[in-house]
Amino acid sequence: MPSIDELNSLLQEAKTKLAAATDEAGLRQVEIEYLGRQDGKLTQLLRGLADVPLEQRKIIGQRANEVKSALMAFLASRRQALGSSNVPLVDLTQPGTVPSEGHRHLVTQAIEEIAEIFTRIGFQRSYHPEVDWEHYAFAALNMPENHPARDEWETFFIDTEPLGKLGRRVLTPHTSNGQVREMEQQKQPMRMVNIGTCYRRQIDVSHTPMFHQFEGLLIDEGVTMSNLIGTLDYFVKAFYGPERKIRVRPFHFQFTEPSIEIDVSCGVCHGTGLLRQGFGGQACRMCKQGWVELGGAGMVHPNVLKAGKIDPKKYSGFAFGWGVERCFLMKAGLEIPDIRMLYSNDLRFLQQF
Ligand code: FA5
Repeated sequence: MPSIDELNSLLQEAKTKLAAATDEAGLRQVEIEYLGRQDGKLTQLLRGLADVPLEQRKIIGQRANEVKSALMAFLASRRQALGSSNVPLVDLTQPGTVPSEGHRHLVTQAIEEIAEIFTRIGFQRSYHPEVDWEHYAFAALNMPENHPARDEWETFFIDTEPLGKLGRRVLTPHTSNGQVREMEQQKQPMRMVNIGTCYRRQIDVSHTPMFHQFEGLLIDEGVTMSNLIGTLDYFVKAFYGPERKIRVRPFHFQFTEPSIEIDVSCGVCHGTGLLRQGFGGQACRMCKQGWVELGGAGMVHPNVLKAGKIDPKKYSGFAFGWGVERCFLMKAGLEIPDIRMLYSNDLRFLQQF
């Protein structure tokens, strides 16, 4: 059973020890010995308070509180006297810790660079849905119902049956869905660049199921194929530098006539078709004999202009749709041998750029 005398002598004993302590470690030891929450001597003494008759308990409890406060005040004054404190000292002369800095993802960096190049020559950035109706993704683009790209194996459909006259909803397999949407909104002449996410059932060294395209669309009076090739040439020189080689091949798209595809000399194998020694000297898997397809382009088909309520007798235009990731991988000096590395989320890879 605790008593007033016991409390007084405990206070005296603790004060003597605190007065004798010469550093923070010594003070801390006495603090734990008397005030420790589990086994401190004062704590232990107070545990016996329950057995004290009620009238005495009040008096002893009050004294216990006074002893505790006195001990803590004395401890604080000793800490001050010894120049120590519970708070760790901060050495202001130490160099600070620099927080690690992140950066934008490589694909975001590429998108910003591409947008900047096209806005320089008057194209306006526009945004269109990434889940869209079959109508905008295919039908309005002159793609008949039996076109292979409308097959379930290539495109991710949301609905199994058409929901109305615009058809089913799809995850856009290309940014060309923005063409007729833009025509419906804008007055002529117009120049848009629509950069968006696309989805296809494909995966290998040069394909990912989710990727990005940038879609250019220019409509005006008297637009020609040479305007198209001049614009693409401007982009390639701005993005890759003036020395890089590109080639233009005739191609077929339902929504452009005539249509072309554009290839760039492969940035992984430097156009040789062979990987360098460090990578095993084997055939480059990214390209076809030194060339990589960047995307398609052509003169907007009159049926597409009509779908966008534009008179094809008055207006003509060109369109192009290229892959952002592919274009980025072909930058000189990157030598990234597999497009999937961009989405592996491996910081050891991403931090190199
Ligand atoms: C198209 O998507 C057409 N809409 C392009 C177009 C627009 C033509 C306007 C004419 C006028 P294509 O399926 O070839 O075309 O894809 C274009 C580019 O997207 C490819 O050259 C490639 O760079 C990129 N691409 C296509 N599929 C993938 C994929 N799975 N992963 C990464 N990039 C891809």
